[in-house]
Amino acid sequence: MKILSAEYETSVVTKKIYQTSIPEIAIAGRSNVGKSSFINMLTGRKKLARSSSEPGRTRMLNYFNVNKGEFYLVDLPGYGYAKVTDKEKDLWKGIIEFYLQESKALKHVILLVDIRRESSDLDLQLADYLRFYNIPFTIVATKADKLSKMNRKPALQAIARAFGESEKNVLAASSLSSDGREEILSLLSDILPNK
Ligand SMILES: Nc1nc2c(ncn2[C@@H]2O[C@H](COP(=O)(O)OP(=O)(O)OP(=O)(O)O)[C@@H](O)[C@H]2O)c(=O)[nH]1
Ligand SMILES: [Mg+2]
Repeated sequence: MKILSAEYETSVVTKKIYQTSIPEIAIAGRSNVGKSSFINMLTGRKKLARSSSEPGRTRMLNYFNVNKGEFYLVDLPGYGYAKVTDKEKDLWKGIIEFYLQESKALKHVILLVDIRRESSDLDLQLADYLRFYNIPFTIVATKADKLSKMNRKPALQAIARAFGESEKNVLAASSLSSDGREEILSLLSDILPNK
């Protein structure tokens, strides 16, 4: 898989879904885990998805059109941000769950977790939710640059154990160094229908 172009297409704020027949790969994870940066790293476009050191930046579902209609990368709002009201938390959860259930073109979810952190209940809940609805997903442990290469493997093993997933379903990535990019592109090739 080669990403030749990537463009912002649209944002969805409410429970209104953007339904097209173009396959979708959604990027989910806690607020500030690095979802927007991950999209930028993957597409090679530094400023495509807005990343920020201030958590809770992405409040909508943002659709990025890759290779002029080959697939969408969908940047989901982050969950678990402490500084918002319960009402707002429920709203975001509702938007994410609605999207996951209703999107007809969703092919796969990339669940981003921080390689240095213990997985949170919300991450584990999302994984349960995806299993329940039979939505295939891969866990990507990002910010791998924060660990030495030697320490990455045990961190990935611990994440796999916490989620009850096999180790092959947990990949390491870094949006700073682009480590893991090739592996993820090859995962996307396997997921997406051949053209
Ligand atoms: N060292 C390092 N920092 C990263 C990496 N990915 C993201 N960051 C930093 O983490 C912070 C959050 O990144 P974002 O990409 O905005 O995170 P997000 O998940 O989109 O956040 P929300 O939209 O708020 O949910 C920023 O300061 C990034 O520079 C990475 O791979 N390595
Ligand atoms: Mg974001």
